[in-house]
Parts: sequence; structure tokens; C-alpha cells
Amino acid sequence: MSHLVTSTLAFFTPQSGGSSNADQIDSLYKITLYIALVIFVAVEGALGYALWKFRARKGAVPAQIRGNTRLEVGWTVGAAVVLVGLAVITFAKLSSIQNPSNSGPNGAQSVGESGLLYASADRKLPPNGKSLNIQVIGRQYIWQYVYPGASEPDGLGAPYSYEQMVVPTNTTVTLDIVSEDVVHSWWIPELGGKFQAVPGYHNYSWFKVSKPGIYRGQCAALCGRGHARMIATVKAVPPAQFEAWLAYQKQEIGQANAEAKVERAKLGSQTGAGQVENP
Ligand SMILES: [Cu+2]
Repeated sequence: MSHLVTSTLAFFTPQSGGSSNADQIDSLYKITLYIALVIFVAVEGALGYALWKFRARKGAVPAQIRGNTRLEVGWTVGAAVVLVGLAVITFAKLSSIQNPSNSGPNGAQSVGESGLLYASADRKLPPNGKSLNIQVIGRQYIWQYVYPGASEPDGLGAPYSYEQMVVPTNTTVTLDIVSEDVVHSWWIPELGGKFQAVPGYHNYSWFKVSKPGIYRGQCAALCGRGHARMIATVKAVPPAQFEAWLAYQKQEIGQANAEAKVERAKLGSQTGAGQVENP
């Protein structure tokens, strides 16, 4: 029975469990839901009771009532108290949703050091200022993720991946969300924080995953005919595994770039048929 109640509630409440900000959003939602449930049951119960108790009887004349000041003041003040209560709870919880927390002691250690920290006026950083910053680029119809570690000063040569983001566990990950074409929406429900990717604008979010695993999401703004295929996953792995993956990715991309450079030089030195005919 209790399992039925929990799973029914889980169906009606936001997904959570992946990151602390998602948990805070979930608990805020549940507080509001429980208060609303109590009021719903009380109001509908009173309505049902009145319908039954004062149902029409032959010859009966209903009491002729005009207003009830005490009742009216009561439900106005009651609603105001609920509103103020919810506002206070929301603002008390808001900072733990918006502001990133520090990485855990067993998180990735190199994060935020050796050039992995990017400063920004708008981006919120954890209290100790260290986070793994990943750029999330939305484009029709795929998500690209650019990780820190550019080999060239202009930011080129940074490791990247498509569709699946790989992150270390227990590490605060801050996201810099942008778009190359139209408005997309970044959302991994279990990790909280849905944010739009808007061309020409930067949006910031964060998460900290405690359990290794795959967290699924999907572009949440209709962005064109390929929108349905624009899925996103976050794969959380232990920090050591993440460092190894990042190094491998960097090496593979570097190698592919070097090969492309050779190919380009080769093509540039060849004289094509078109060039012969149209000098
Ligand atoms: Cu999209």
C-alpha cells in the first residue's frame, strides 16, 4: 500500500535523486502539493457534506443567509497565510537550488585548478570557487559539450563530445548553455534545472551527481523537424575514469585534426581538373 502511494506520488512530482538541486526542487513541489491536497480534501469534503445535508426536501424552505463576515475574513486570512508561508519556504530553499555547492571530498581533484576554472560575472560558482565548467551548445539537432582543456590560447583544441556528456561523480559541474541557431532547452529531469539555450545569450546551471549512472533527458523546446531526435544523456563516472576519458578524447581529437591538416595540405597542392579548364 505504502509502495502504491509512493509510486503514485512519484508519478505526479518532478524527477529527482540525481543532484541536490533537483532534490530541492522536488521537495518544494511536494510541500506545495501536500498543502494543496489538504485544502482540496477540506473544500470538496465541505461541499459534499453541504450537498448531502441540505439536499432538497419537499416543502422545506432553505435558510435565507446574506453573507458571513467571520467566514469571509477567515478564508481570506487563511489563503494569505498559506501564500506567505509558501513564499517564505520558497525563498529559503531558492539559494540551495540556484547556487552550486562545493564538490565532495572524493570528487575530481584537478577541477578548478590548472586552468580548468573559467571566470564570469553571471555564472554562479560554489563557495570555494572550483567547478568543472562545461559548455553546452544546442544546435539543430544535436547537443555538443565542450570540456575545459583547450590546447590553443583562443580556446580551440578543447575536448568535446556529442549527445552524451561525461562527468565525474561528487564534482560540482557548472554549465554554460548557448545555442548556435534557434532556441533549444537543456533538461535532464533527474539533475534539475531546465534552461533554455538562446542564440546570442548565455544561461547558467549546475549539478552534482553522487551516484554513477546514466541520466536521460531531451531538448525541451520544439526547435524544428528533428526536435524529437535531440536527446541528451549525462554519464556520471568516478573521477579517475573521467580524467582518463577526457585525456583519450583529447588525444583522439588532436590526432584527427592533425590528419585533416595533412589532407588539406595535400589537396591544396594538387591541381584539379576544374583549374586546368578554367585557369
Ligand atoms: Cu532542440
